[in-house]
Amino acid sequence: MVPTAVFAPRDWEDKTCDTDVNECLEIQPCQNNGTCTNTEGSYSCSCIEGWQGPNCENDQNECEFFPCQNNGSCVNTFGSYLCNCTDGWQDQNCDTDRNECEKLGLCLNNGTCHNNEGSYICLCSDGWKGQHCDRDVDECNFADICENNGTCQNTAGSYKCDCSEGWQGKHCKEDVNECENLELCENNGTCINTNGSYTCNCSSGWQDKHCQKDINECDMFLAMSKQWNLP
Ligand SMILES: [Ca+2]
Ligand SMILES: [Ca+2]
Ligand SMILES: [Ca+2]
Ligand SMILES: [Ca+2]
Repeated sequence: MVPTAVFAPRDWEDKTCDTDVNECLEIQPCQNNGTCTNTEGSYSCSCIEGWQGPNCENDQNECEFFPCQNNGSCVNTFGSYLCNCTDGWQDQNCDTDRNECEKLGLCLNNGTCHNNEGSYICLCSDGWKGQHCDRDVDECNFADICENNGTCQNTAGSYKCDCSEGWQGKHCKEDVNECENLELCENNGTCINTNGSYTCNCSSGWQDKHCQKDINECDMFLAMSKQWNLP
């Protein structure tokens, strides 16, 4: 008589072969944590996820079912699988948004981070642009940002207007009231402020921009005499 191998399934034992063998106890045939159920004349294995075959001995290729979402790439492994997620997604199947805004300092220069499904955006504060608000806006490229012939100077995150004489303010839009300087028009001249400038109305006997120049009435009289041919 050939001795029965210990790990070979014996479906029936005893002389008349009418007694069932409980393979689940004798040979524990289900591999990889499969659950064994004894049956009359045989047994069955119910496999845990990731395994297949009569004895749960074969790896299941989960990648055939495309488990990785959002363009993640699937790698089959023994008893399981891995997803390599694209940026912005996480978890086993890449189906959970990653909140990038949890990382502080992602948006630079006081930009605010707004999370969204699969990505995020930075809302930049004035003067900055770019995905992470790391690029200066060159405001001097905007036409006439400095008015009244002011000169624009770009700076990191901002800009400066150098105003031409007579104008002031961030954009050189405001008139300088030169008449606030009470000594501007000399010799009792009256100052009249104008947009971007001023004029001095001189009192009699004085002339020039600031009434600083004495009128030589004698010369005037001479000139008039010549014009009218007076003696
Ligand atoms: Ca697998
Ligand atoms: Ca996100
Ligand atoms: Ca700038
Ligand atoms: Ca003025």
